[in-house]
Amino acid sequence: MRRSTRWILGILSAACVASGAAWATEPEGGAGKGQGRAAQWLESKDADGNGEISRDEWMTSCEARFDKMDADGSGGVTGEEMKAARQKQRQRRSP
Ligand SMILES: [Ca+2]
Repeated sequence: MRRSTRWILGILSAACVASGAAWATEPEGGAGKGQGRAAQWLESKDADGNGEISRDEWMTSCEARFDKMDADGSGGVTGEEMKAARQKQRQRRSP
């Protein structure tokens, strides 16, 4: 595995962890604009609906995120693809 690929995979792994940490730090019951986001996030990752996210469900979610970023389907994510994915995410979040 090339050094740049390992570096990118490290960032992607951190992004998956960060997305989970974001909901975990949300105040009880949510707050303002973010109200209910934690519950929605959990529900979106809990594929079997048992109320918890298994390792497989977590990894499936991370792999889906990776596949979305890999715009050309090459099996790798370039810096440009990551940048484009980030811009798309920002556009979705902006009012
Ligand atoms: Ca589950």
